[in-house]
Amino acid sequence: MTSLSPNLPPDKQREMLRQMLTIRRFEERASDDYRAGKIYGVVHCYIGEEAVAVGVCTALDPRDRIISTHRGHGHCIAKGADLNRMMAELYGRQTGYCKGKGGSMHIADFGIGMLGANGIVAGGIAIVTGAGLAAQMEGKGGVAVSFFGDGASNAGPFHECLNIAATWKLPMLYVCENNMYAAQTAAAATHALGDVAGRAAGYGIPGVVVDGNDAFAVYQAANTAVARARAGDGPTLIECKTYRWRGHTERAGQPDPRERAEVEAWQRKDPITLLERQLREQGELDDAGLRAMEGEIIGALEAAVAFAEASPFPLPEQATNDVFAA
Ligand SMILES: Cc1ncc(C[n+]2csc(CCOP(=O)(O)OP(=O)(O)O)c2C)c(N)n1
Ligand SMILES: [Mg+2]
Repeated sequence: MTSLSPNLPPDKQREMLRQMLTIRRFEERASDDYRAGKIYGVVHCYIGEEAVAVGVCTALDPRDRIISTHRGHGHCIAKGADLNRMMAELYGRQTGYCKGKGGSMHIADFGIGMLGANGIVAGGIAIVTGAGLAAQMEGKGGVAVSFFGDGASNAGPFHECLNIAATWKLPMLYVCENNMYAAQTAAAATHALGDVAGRAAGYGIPGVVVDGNDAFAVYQAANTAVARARAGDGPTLIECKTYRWRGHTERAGQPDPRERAEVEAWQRKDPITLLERQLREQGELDDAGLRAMEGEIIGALEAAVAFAEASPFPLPEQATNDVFAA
């Protein structure tokens, strides 16, 4: 089952594919470089979930703000973050988004409305609900989007924020990336309700379930929610059913309780293959176009790695600059 093509011009639709491929290739490279000891800290990959970030962000414009999670590369790229500065941050260099001191889980770019990745599960939900209040007070029609996992939907901030956002009719999208696991714990072991979206009813707002591997379906759900938010009608909870292909983090040797057959079944539902097929069926993509797109992406990533490797590490005397606690 694939969604119908959305009412988007062909170049926008190809741009969705380009962003999804960029996320995937960025993370494949980041994973390799992490394992090679060139990237520090922790890296959580979004591979398999690319349609969520790209589908939602395609429905946004520059005045809109988003917040991310510990699994944040996809949201950054979909909102337009600079690959050089992202890669330099992963490499721990001065030219990175956090001057090399934050790493994968702290990339933020206020200039593009990306308020930050966040290592605290559910922490971002409260921050971006504040951005929703700010957008309402600014009165320029901006919306705020919270991306979070199924695990985060069990935490207090989720419930408190949905309640206040619904009550104040904040212009918000709450986008649950339900990949069926919180680290090593299956969702079924932590909540009794099959669909996280069902919780919306408890707060008096719409809750929709969408195929999170279908970028067009995600876009359409987001577009409807954005229109509602811009009209002053309040928030929507969108639950995107998806799956991460890799372990919880890229750290070697961590347990992964998932059955191989389950992982492979989801890999056969690859969101990138699906979008490629949809574009080909519409005559908007051919082999040459895809090869050119892949070539540009690989070139941009090679340049980003070269930029990172050529950049200096922070100096010891800068250790206490730009940090809140040291
Ligand atoms: C407040 C808090 N509790 C626990 C952790 C450890 N932790 C990191 S990621 C994670 C699982 C999050 O699962 P989910 O929200 O479903 O996101 P996913 O990793 O599946 O994208 C946990 C428990 C944390 N970082 N912060
Ligand atoms: Mg999860």
